[in-house]
Order: sequence, then structure tokens, then C-alpha cells
Amino acid sequence: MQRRTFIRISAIAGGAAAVPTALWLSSRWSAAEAATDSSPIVFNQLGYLPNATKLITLRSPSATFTVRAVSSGAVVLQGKLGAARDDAASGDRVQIADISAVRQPGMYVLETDAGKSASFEIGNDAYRHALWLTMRGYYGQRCGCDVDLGNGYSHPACHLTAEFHKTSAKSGPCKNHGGWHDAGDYGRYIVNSGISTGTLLWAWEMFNGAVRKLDLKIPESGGKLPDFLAEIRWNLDWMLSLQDADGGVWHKQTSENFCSFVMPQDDHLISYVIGTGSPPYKSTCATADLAAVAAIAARCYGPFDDAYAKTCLDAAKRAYGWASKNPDVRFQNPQGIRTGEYGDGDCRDELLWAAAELWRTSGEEQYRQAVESGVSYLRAGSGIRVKAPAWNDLSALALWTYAMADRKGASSELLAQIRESSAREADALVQNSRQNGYGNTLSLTDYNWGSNGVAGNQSLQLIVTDRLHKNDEFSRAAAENLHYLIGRNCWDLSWVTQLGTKAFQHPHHRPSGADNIAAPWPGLLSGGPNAHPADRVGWLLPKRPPMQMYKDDEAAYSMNEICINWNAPLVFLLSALNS
Ligand code: G3I
Ligand code: 9MR
Ligand code: ZN
Repeated sequence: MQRRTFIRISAIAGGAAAVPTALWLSSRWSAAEAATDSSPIVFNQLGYLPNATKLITLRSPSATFTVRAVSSGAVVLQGKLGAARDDAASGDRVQIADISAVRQPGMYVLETDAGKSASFEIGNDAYRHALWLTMRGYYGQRCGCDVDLGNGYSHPACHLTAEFHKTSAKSGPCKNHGGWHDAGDYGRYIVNSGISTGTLLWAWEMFNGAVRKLDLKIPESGGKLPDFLAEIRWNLDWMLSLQDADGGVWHKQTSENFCSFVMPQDDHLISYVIGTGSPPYKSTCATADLAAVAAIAARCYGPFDDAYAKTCLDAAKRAYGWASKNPDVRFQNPQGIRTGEYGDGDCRDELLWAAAELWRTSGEEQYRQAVESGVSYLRAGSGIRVKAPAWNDLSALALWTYAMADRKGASSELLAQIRESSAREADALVQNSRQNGYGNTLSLTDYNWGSNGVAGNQSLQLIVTDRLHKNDEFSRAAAENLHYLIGRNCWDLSWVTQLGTKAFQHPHHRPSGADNIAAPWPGLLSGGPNAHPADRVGWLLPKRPPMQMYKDDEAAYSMNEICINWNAPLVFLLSALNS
């Protein structure tokens, strides 16, 4: 394994001005030192679908490779490996074995000059369990009800009482409960619930065949709603409960500070509905996010529960009305509040998304016009910039839902721009995937807090774009991010708890830390590498190429927390791959 000096690596990683000199000199580093038990042959630990592209990354030099069936020992494929190349994201020198020609379902191993891989599966059901597990992860995040995932992963109902914080302009107890704990903390935040719930409902709409029959073994199983929708409703109902009588939506419900690492039922800090602290108290981004999500919900729940769908549509319209009258009320943590902020300096994208979803659901002219005028801020030259969605940027969801609405009256010029711009951005992601040694679509600058969620959202971008502008390369690159997340990375690690043969173990997740069970709660995606760590564990890491800026450590919340908005695009991707 080659060694590299820090100087070389810092050039790749983009500057190291803040690193003290002593660290510079001591931080000679190699991949072998970084992860001693990791294999030099890495791939999706869940295996591959039969007809998929199957690229395996080797980190030790080899001239040839052989694929052998495990049961018979028969050689099914042999090939030569191409020249080794340097991968900037990891700093590794890699070769890639293309074993796509192996299509027969079964178990296989890859043999190289550097040794033999772990065995892996090729099969039509390779990702079925993964979809089930990652969606069921939301049940594990539930607040306000007894949770029992089996195998000891359980807790009694938590956070059953709440109060209005003085920043909300109301006071006294608030009768609400439910929702999903956001992450490793027990806060509930409308903004982050918005993108998470919206993404999952999109999966329901786009990949209904794959999710409709999921048996999630939740308390509502067997009821009138399919499990997938019943689970999402748990969060939706809480979101609706944060809407004030005037239509505005409070930003979040949390304690004043994060509690310690206790089980949720043992967190006795007061759960407050928190506002901005000055009129109009509710925030624009939160209100518009609820409008968008409730508008989607009206479409999804209609066939099962007409009254609920009407409630959602009514809430969406009232929220939209409030947000258009108050288009720029930003949220910042008021004095004394230290939980997640989800502050967003620009709510134009949330408003656009709300208008687009309302138009798609209701067909009302005012919403179409709002999209067509609101979109102007995204125009660049002759096109529009379509970026992968993130909790603070929903503009792409707005544009895509406008395009997928399939309604009369849509501007053909805008539709063409959306298609072209989306395809251009997707092409760039495909290029990234081809260049990157581990096949993901991330650029070097994408390794921020929640980079694994970024990978998931880039897959969502590729999948939706493939619908608008058919190109098999888009769906292929989308799947590459799954392979990256479940093992084809410089850590040889699956970043979903209890999934794959070598899953990460120490999420920043209070129930996992407090339950006295060694293995973490199942089905949760780590935030992943972060080139700009914001926790003590990360600050102590020597500066390395961005994919190496990770540690499987419970205290590393900026690299190893789990979060509902990171699981959601993964569920979306797995739904696509299972349909
Ligand atoms: O976009 C910039 C990028 O341009 C810049 O190069 C880079 C380097 O500094 O930063 C990027 O912004 C980062 C942003 O995440 C990206 O989305 C910020 O630095 C970073 O501080 C910010 O982190 C957010 C974090 O809260 C702190 O506010 C995460 O997105 C967000 O997922 C996370 O959310 C937390 C909640 O607050 C509380 N609950 C847990 C949850 C997950 O950790
Ligand atoms: O647990 C908190 C996590 O959910 C947040 O993402 C993170 C950043 O806001 O903060 C974590 O809480 C830490 C706090 O910020 C500082 N003291 C230690 C807390 C973790 O135990
Ligand atoms: Zn709770």
C-alpha cells in the first residue's frame, strides 16, 4: 500500500490553512492505516441485480481477476484489470473490475493477485430487505407511541406532553404528539420533516408497486392504510399539529437544549413549540414546507381516506396563503434555544415547491401562475439551475413536480427548460461517477455534513431526470450511489446500521447509545464523510482527502449521526431499484 505525504493530499482536499504545523508533519497517512480491517476489494455488500452494471474497486494492484461461483467453484468470468489511477476523493490508488457480464443469480467471489473478496450475491431480490429495513427505520424514530422493532429495540411512548414556548406567542400546554425524532436527537423540526416526508410520498407515487405491499410490522399494520402511508402519516399528523389558526406553521418542537444520551422516555426536558420570538412568530420556510407536503399528501391519501385528504389540502392552502403574505420570515434560534436551527436564508424555493405541489394536486390557476413567476430567480442564461434537493433547497422538487404534474396549461417553454437543465446536471453526475474510483456521483466539494444524504439526493435527481429525459446512464449512476453507501467506499463499510456484511456500529443516536444493546438500532443511514467536521472527533482527525474524513464514533455528530432526511432519498432509491 502506497504512502503519501500530507502535502500532496492537502492539494486534493482543498487547503489546510487551519491545520497546525505539528499535525502536518505527523499526518503521513495511508489507506491501510486508516482502516486496518478493511478489505482491498470493495463492492456493494448486498450484491447486485442480475442486469445491473457491477463495478468492483480494488485497492491493491492486480493484473487479472477471476469470478468464481461459490457453490460449484466454477470460473464464470476472467478479465484483465486496467491501469491503476489516483482517486482524488479518497487519495487511494485504485483499479476497477467490471463483472457486469455475470448475470446468473447466485453467490460469487472475486479472486485477484491481491487476494479473494468476501462472497456476494447476484439476485433479483438483492435489495428487498434493504428497502424494508430503511423504511422501518422510521418506525424506530417515532415519538409519542410505544415502539417495538423486535430484538430488544423498543421503548415506551415518549414526549407525550408539550408546551408553547414564549417565542411562539402562545403559552401553556400544547396538545400534540407524534412525529419522528429528527436524528440522534429527539427534536422535531418542520423544515427537515418537509423534505423527508415529501421524498417518501414521492416514492409512494412513483414506485407504488415496490412500496404498496411492504409489511412494515407497525402498530397500524392490517388497517385501512398501506403500511408505507401509515408510517408517513405518523409524521404528517405531527406536522399538521404545528399549524396555527392563521395558517402559519411554527418552526420546530424541541427542548431548549439537547438532552444527554438517554432513552427517549427518560428525556424529561420540556418539549416546546418554538417560534421566531417576534411577529409573526411562524417561519416562512416551515409554513411553505408544510404546504408542499400536505398538498402531496392530499393526492396520496385520497384513495384511502377522503376526509383526511381534504384536511391535508385545506391545511396546504391555508399554509400557502400565510407564506405568500409573509414570504421572508427567516428562523434563527431565539435566545436560550440551542437545538438544531435548520435556519435557511432563502424561502423562495420552499414557496415555489408549495405552489407547484398545490398546482399538481388542485389544478388551480393561481398556483400555476405562482410557479411560473416564482421560477425567475432560478434562471441562468437560457436555462435554469436544477440542483439536487437538500433540506434548505427544494427548488428542484418544485420544477420536477411541475413537469410531472402532466396538467394542461403548463408552459411548454418552461417544461423544455426543466428537461434540458435536469439532463445537463445529470450528465455531470454521470461524469463524476465515471471518474470517481468508488463510483459515487459526489464532487469533491460535496463532502459536507450529511454527504451520504447528498449522494442519496443525487440519486433521486438522476432517477427523476431519467423519467423526464430517458437515459439509462442516469439510472445506472443512481445505483452507483447505493453501491457506494453499502460498501464500495474507502472504508469497506456499509453506512446503514444492520445492513450488509460490515455495517458501521456507532451512530450518534441516543437510543443506540443508551439501550445497553451492543448493535445500533436498525435501518439508519450515517451522515458520512465530512471534510469540514464540526465536532471534537472530527477536529482531531488529521486532514485527509474528503472521503477519509470520517470516523465510526458515537461522538462524531457531524460525520456519524443519522437523520430522517438522509434515510428518505435512500428509501426512494431502493424503491426505484425494487420496482
Ligand atoms: O453548503 C456549505 C458549503 O458551501 C461549504 O463549503 C461547507 C463547508 O463549511 O458548508 C456547507 O454548509 C454546511 C451545511 O450543513 C450543508 O448542508 C454547513 O457548514 C453545516 O454546518 C450544515 O450542517 C447542518 C447541521 O445541522 C448544523 O446546522 C446540516 O446540514 C444538518 O443536516 C444538521 O442537522 C441536524 C439538526 O441541526 C439537529 N438534528 C440533527 C441533524 C443532523 O445532524
Ligand atoms: O446530539 C446533537 C445532534 O443531534 C446535533 O446534530 C449536534 C449539532 O447541533 O449536536 C448534538 O448535541 C451535542 C451538542 O451540540 C454539544 N454538546 C454535545 C451534544 C452531543 O452529546
Ligand atoms: Zn419522543
